[in-house]
Amino acid sequence: MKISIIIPVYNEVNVLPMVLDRVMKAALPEGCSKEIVIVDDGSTDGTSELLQRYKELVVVHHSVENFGKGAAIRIGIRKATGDITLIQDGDLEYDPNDYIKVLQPLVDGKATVVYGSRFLGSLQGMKFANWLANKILTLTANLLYQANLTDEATAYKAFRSDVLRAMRLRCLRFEFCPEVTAKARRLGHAIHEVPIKYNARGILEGKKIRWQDGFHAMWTLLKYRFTPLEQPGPESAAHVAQGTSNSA
Ligand SMILES: Nc1nc2c(ncn2[C@@H]2O[C@H](COP(=O)(O)OP(=O)(O)O)[C@@H](O)[C@H]2O)c(=O)[nH]1
Ligand SMILES: [Mg+2]
Repeated sequence: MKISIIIPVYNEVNVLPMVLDRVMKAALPEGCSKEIVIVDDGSTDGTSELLQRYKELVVVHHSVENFGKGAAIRIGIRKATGDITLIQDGDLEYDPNDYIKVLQPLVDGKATVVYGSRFLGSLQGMKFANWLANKILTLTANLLYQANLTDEATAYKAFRSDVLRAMRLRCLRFEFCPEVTAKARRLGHAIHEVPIKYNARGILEGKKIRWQDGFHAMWTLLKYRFTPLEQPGPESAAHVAQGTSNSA
């Protein structure tokens, strides 16, 4: 089976070489191969130039303008060719050594959607405000979507690729997480969780998510609970046309 690892990056020049090194070396479940798809979203700190060095090893897409993590992931999904798709942030908060744990239930056909839970695993350095926001979002998702999650907003989310493609995604920024949680549940998928390790970074180390994104996430959970599900269709976002990449 082929695993597509989508990495959205924006101004991550300092940590990206280490992240890519870890991602490239990370072990996968037996019999799996790896495809790495990086979506650079108008970085201005040298990330785009740095990625030139990797273009023989990975698929790279450069957007001209910055649209946000969600828009970047949507581009990544269009480029990915794997049977299974995993989202990997371009920072060191999550540990690629957890890939086997996250992917095995999908490879074995025991799950269609798997989240790596920081709350079932280990958490280091998370600020109280972020901890609280995570708890509130998880509780809200569980109530609205009859789920039993411990970590709705985790970045380690993996999907059978056809399941992900069956969702019409609209996210631009950090509302990718609540949107896929909502749509996976509304399409009838159980979300399987496995414990993972997490080591939080701060704003000074490049963290971009802000408290406003927590409210936006909450709104997104509410909105998709009560609006009709859209059919998947051609992406309408103009940003896709503006990008350049080394793959078709
Ligand atoms: N492509 C793209 N990636 C982004 C953007 N904002 C954040 N990211 C990436 O999304 C990942 C998560 O960002 P981070 O600030 O650590 O938020 P958190 O991990 O969700 O708390 C990192 O790899 C960022 O580089 C964006 O505007 N565009
Ligand atoms: Mg992060």
